[in-house]
Amino acid sequence: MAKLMKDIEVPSDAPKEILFEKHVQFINEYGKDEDNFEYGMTDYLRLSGMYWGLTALELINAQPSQCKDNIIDYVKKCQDTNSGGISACTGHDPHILHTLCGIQILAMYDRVDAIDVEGVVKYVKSLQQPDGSFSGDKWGEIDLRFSFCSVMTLSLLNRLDAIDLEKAIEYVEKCKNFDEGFGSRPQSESHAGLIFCGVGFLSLVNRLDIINRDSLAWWLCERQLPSGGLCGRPEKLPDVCYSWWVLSSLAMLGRLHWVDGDSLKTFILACQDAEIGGFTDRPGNVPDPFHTIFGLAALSLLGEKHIQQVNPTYCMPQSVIERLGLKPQILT
Ligand code: GRG
Ligand code: ZN
Repeated sequence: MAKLMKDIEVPSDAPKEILFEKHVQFINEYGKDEDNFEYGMTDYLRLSGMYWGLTALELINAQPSQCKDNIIDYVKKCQDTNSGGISACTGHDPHILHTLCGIQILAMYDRVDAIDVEGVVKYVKSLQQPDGSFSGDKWGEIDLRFSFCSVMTLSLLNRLDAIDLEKAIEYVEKCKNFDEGFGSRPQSESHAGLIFCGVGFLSLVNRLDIINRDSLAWWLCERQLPSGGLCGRPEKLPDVCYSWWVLSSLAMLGRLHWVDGDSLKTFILACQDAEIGGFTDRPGNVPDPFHTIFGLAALSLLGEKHIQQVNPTYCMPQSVIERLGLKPQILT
């Protein structure tokens, strides 16, 4: 007898509608209290948290409680005047993950002019290695995530010409496995989060032809479990964030319809916290801004009509991507 796969059961009393007002409240309250223990423990996520929360609010047509000028000012304060990179919060070292989040926030508010753009371009350029890969910061960790974040940052600034793009593509191709999935480095196990980075990178540089799309789409749709939720690799539990990593990859590959949207929606809705708002990874757990943006963005890809259309490559509102004149490759 085949071994049963890991899964959860969706509780019958779990939410079945989108709790819009609760989510606005949750995001605007999150991390407001600077004396809070959690606030102090999450400073390394400050700018990412801002990108997750602000994008989530934008997608549900709500306003942040913080004034936009303060937000822009904060990103500005996180830019390191020497390297040009942006850090997670003031006083930290710059990193490509936070540089991208800073640029995404500024691009969303049409304010990239507020920082030293040439400094950011110089920083991204400094991270590229001779084999085409990118390190995350000056300390040298290499990961496919950093190739994706570097290229997305430059694409939002219209400065893809600043790096050796051919070498960058060559390296990403080396991270592709026999199953058409991507791992964090060459020879690393395929993982849905890294597949999003690989597919997203190739969508940004218009080279999705490198992927055998149906083989990869098959691997991706096999991540759907009987509960409707998606997991990140075989034999793992479902988690709301994979609704984004898997679904957005399928959307870029033109195979979104290969998952069962109705049962996935039921799973995502069941991951809302009915009391304080926000989304959790699995029903009954504690909500956070990371799972909240990816829950809402996945519902947008599923065609939820009260959520703004999200772009599957940038995870930003489609209206922003169009205003910037960006055209990532999306297969039909
Ligand atoms: C969203 C535009 C945009 C950019 C982000 C940093 C990045 C670019 C993407 C990260 C993709 C990634 C690696 C996501 C996976 C996150 C996650 C849930 C990791 C845990 O992995 P496992 O396999 O955990 O250890 P599970 O719980 O699935 O077993
Ligand atoms: Zn998760």
